[in-house]
Amino acid sequence: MKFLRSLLVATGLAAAALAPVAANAQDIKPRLIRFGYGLSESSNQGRAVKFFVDEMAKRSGGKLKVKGFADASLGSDIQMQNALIGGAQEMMVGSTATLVGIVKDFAVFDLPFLFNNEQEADAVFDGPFGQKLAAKLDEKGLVGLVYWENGFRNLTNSKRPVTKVEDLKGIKLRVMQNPVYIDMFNGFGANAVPLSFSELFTAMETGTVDGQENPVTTIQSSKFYEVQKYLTISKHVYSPWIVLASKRWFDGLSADERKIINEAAVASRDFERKDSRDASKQSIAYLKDKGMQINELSDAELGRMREMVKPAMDKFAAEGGAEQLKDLQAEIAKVRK
Ligand code: TK8
Repeated sequence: MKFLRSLLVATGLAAAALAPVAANAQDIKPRLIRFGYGLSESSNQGRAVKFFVDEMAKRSGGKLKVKGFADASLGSDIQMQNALIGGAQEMMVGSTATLVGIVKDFAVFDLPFLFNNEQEADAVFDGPFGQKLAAKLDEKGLVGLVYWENGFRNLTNSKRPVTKVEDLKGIKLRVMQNPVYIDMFNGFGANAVPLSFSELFTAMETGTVDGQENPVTTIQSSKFYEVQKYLTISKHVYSPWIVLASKRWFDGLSADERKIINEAAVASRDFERKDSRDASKQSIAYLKDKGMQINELSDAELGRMREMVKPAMDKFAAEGGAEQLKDLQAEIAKVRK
């Protein structure tokens, strides 16, 4: 008995001595990290935030506590970006498209029909091009940690099936607050209405807008099928999310803390992309089941759309984006080989 007890004490001590050693030897302070995002807790975005929360706890011996705030409860993408810059919030994930007011060059990712598939996108975002763009956030008070997948964007609306571009005529279509999107959809003949994502559901419900465009995972998790009848698989833009930290806050952390955040962010990226891709495979059947009428666009029609967006592409190039676009296209060509 005595032996057993001392054995228990000894193993207990050994375990206690071993387990926290890794975290203790490092310079980590107990911290609460507010992490805001726009989608629901049950979305692909929410699942990946949860993964990041757990990963941070694991890697810091429970000291770095991340709290996720879903449904834009800390504000829209743009409001959160500003809160990070001011140091009032620590972290967020959101669309790169809404960052163009801070770093204009991000607009290059909003141009349509650039990527053929997710693998090309991963290589470009994780490679030198994506990293160079993310680094431009530094001097603006933001740290761009990793890119997550939002996904290929598709059109929904409450008016009619869109099988050809002309069907968009007169449709009030919500777009992200971004000039490339506004030009693109006005070019297709729709009436582009820039709105934050957090206002979108109500805008569709009340008829302020007739439609919107987002990946199928978001159409599912945000329950857009409740207010949208028609879904057109157009895949017009591949859209990334970017995980951001407040630079003011991040610079005050120890090297160990920053390392944990960087590594947990990379782990969350790999989790999120796989999870989103798995989920998106189920989404079409789910949305059909919810009563959405779904159609694809013919190659000929997609070809016409490519022609019709040329003026928007030219405008982007003429307004200082030419170099960016050339570099990005070169990078994609490299990846394709
Ligand atoms: C969520 C948004 C969303 C984006 C949009 O906050 O606004 O349509 O696709 O994912 O960032």
